[in-house]
Parts: sequence; structure tokens; C-alpha cells
Amino acid sequence: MSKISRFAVPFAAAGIAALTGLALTAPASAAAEPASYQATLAAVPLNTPDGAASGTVMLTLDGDQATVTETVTGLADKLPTDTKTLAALGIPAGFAGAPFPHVNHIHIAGQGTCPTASADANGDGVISTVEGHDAYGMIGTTFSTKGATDTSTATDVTVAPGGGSFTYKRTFTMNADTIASIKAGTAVVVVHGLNPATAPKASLSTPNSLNVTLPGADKKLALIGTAPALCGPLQASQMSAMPSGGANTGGGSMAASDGNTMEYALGGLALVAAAGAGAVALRRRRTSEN
Ligand SMILES: [Cu+2]
Repeated sequence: MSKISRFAVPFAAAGIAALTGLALTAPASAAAEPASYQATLAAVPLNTPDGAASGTVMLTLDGDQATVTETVTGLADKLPTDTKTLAALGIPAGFAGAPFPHVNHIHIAGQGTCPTASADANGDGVISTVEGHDAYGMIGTTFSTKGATDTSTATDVTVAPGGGSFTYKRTFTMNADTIASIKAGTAVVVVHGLNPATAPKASLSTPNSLNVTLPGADKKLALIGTAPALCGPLQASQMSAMPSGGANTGGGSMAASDGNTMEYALGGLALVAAAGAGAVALRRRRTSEN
């Protein structure tokens, strides 16, 4: 079903384009769905040693259906087993030795960037989740393993992926705010939870910035439980970015000046070009593809 529609839509759009003569505007709209995005997850400064952990995220959006495939390595693997250590971190004894939960979100509507060390506003040597908000924005979607994927599961460790390395894959209905942010280029994937062995000292004793108390705990979870470990802006992957001519505005004059008028036209700027010229361009493009 999805396979059929994926091929049928561009084909139909191309047919309509050929009939109307507005050939050059068709590829952009035909390529809009499904759209592909990707993020490279890198260590958040202060919180994770440079290069100690990394990850990748692939996301496709077909209407409001999002398919996420995320792979991470190098994160905190297991929760401590020592009860005193656990108590100090605000982690109930029942969690001893369990896979370290990594709550994991798409943050939205911020600057679309990851925090630099200067985001540590209170100077305690840790970038808390809240201190990162200016850069990556607020939580829009939760990569939960089951149930809701909105903010209602944002800090629910029972549905968070866990362990030092994991692959998270899920298809779900994505909320409109997150979709809008992804399309606007301001969505950022953030994986939380610091490795106690390498985390800044203050993160072991300071309560987390999101007021999370784990079920059964008698105090707030320490900052290591929620501070951002990995971060990466979601960007349109090359396949979906290429047909969108909007970004070529600056390149148009360059292409024209070196005489490559055909490329100039295909850049999407020839919206009002004569239909005849458009048809020629389309025909030549098809020829070159055959
Ligand atoms: Cu988050």
C-alpha cells in the first residue's frame, strides 16, 4: 500500500505537470512526501566527554506518520548497584543494575542548535536540560518505546530506551507542533542521561532541572538522570533537500553567469517561464535520465 502510493504520487504529479506545462514546479511538490530527515548525535559539551558517545537518527515523515530509526553508542550502560550510590542519586534500590534509562526527545521551536559550553548559566559545570532550552527548544516529541509519544511520556523512564548502546525504531503519529518545527529546520534530537563515571561532579549531587522523582524514590533524581548527553539538529536529508528549489536563490545568478541556463531553470526559479521553455527543459532532463 505505502509502496504503491510512494511511486504513484510522483508519477501522477509528473503527468499533471506535463499537461499543464508548469513542469518545473512539479518536482518540488512531488518530492515533499515522504520527506527524509537525519541527525548526527554528538556529545553535549561538559556533560559527555568529546567523542565518548555518538549516534545517528533517520526520520521519514509521510503526512503525520513518522518513522524513526535511531542508533546510539557509548552512553551510560547500567545503573549503579550500590544502594548508597543509588540513594544519593535519587534512584530507588529496585532500579539497581537496570539498563540506564535514556529519555529521548525531539526538542522544538528553539534555535535549532545544540548547546555550547556557554549554556551552563549557573556555572556548575553541567548543562542541565533547562539550560539547553535556548538552543534546542522545548520537548515536542518523546521517543518512547510504547504508548504516547508526546510530552506526557517525556520523563517516563519506564518507556525510555535504555543501555549504553541501543537502536530505537518506531512508527507513530507525530503531533503537529513537532512536524512544523521539523519542516522549519528547528527540531533537535536530544538523548538524556549521563554516564556517572565521566559526568561532571555537580551532576551527581544536584537535583535534576525537570523536577523528576522516580517512582518509589524519596528525593528528586540527580542531574545525571536527565541532563542532555547527546544532541543533533534534524536536517533534511539530501534526497528530500535537493528538489526544493528555494535554497537555490543565491545560486541562480551564478548559474546564469556561467551560461548554464538549463541548470538555472531547473533550480525552481523559472516558475513563470514560458511553458514552451519548461517543456524543453523537462524533455532534456528526461533524456539525460534515460
Ligand atoms: Cu529532551
